[in-house]
Amino acid sequence: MTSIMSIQSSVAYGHVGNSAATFPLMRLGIEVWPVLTVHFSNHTGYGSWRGPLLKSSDVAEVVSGIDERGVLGRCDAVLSGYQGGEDVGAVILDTVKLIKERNPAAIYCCDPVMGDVGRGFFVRPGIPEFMRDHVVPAAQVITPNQFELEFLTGLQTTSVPDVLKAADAARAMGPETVLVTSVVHDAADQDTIDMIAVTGEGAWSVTTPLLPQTFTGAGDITAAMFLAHLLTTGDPAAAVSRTAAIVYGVLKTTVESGQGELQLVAAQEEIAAPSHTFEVTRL
Ligand code: PXL
Repeated sequence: MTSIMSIQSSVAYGHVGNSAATFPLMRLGIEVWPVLTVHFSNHTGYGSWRGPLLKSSDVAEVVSGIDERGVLGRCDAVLSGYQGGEDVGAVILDTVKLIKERNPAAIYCCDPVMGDVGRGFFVRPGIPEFMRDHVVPAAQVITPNQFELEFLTGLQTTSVPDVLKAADAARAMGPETVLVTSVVHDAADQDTIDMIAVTGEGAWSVTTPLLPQTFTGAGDITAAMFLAHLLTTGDPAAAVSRTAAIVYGVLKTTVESGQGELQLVAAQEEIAAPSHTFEVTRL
């Protein structure tokens, strides 16, 4: 059974962070070990929220407790997203190191959550720099959106060649695989959005229709689905195509529901067996 330790935020209402990643991973048949970095009422995009940021020492305690069960050798990957406190990054790095000691084949997938095109940075000061300088270099897979890719590399991306150049610059920082989400470029149709996966073997893109709504948590489910399919297929082209199909299915269901939060439960069949498939183009 594929097992993923997912170190992310949790919200009681709605779906971001672990609350966007856990159920879809389970629906795919993956064993998930959610480790929480915050326990908020709702995501921060509402402008107000309540509930604690977990202390980094509490996050470390939860990981130690799992280690005491003797099971970390069965962990195939660590997935991290929204960090909460600025010192949680160091705990994530220690956890990745420990899991790799217990299972040298384990990989680390970092979703470098820090901001988005319309919203700017939405994490605490210091996190973007720590992510760039310490966390991303320790990851085998990263899943930045275009805004995050530009911050990580210091490169502007307006065309597909720009995105490929920036993804290669990100790969030069350490990760073997870069999935760039929510790519908008100058040669695209206005009503589409791309996802581009870049590895040492090549680059692949998938284009999906742009939906008339913005979604918080879409990046979180995207990272989880890409990691899951990369682990189970070993094929980045298949993983990006399946991920795009699942995310499109979930977002379309959400638009049709008239709700603001991702409709993960209503769209669960789209996670297991997406109704749309999208062609992958080798770049
Ligand atoms: O989707 C990223 C995310 C994760 N976790 C929390 C958030 C957000 C974005 O707003 O608020 C708590």
